[in-house]
Amino acid sequence: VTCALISAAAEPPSALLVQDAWVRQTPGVDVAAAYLTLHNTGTRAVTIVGIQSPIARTAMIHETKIEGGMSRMRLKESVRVGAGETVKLEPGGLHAMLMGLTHPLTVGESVPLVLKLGDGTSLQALAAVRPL
Ligand SMILES: [Cu+2]
Repeated sequence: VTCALISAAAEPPSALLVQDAWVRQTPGVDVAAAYLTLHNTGTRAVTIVGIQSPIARTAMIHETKIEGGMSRMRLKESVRVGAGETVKLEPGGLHAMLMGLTHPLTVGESVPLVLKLGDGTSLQALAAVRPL
């Protein structure tokens, strides 16, 4: 019983669910965009402050905005998901940018993603590579 209690306390279940994670297939190794849906099942807001992947030298969250008829990407320092809310990273909006890939991504491959949360914990997800 003691062991079960300790293990439950050491690893509280995350209130943030990562759903439908996918990465656009890439011809090269410069850059790939990753998309996913975040759903906060908890009673407190969760903030994502960064993203990493073992297959990318650097990764960050970007926001695409249309400015003066031009589509521009800006670094998004943090993404807040309120209690009970769903936030989508999807084409044309928020996305994760993976840069300096270790290899070209092929369809069917699974790409590990690590979301860094504001409370210092992290959340892992697997993103499926989809065709262009
Ligand atoms: Cu981008």
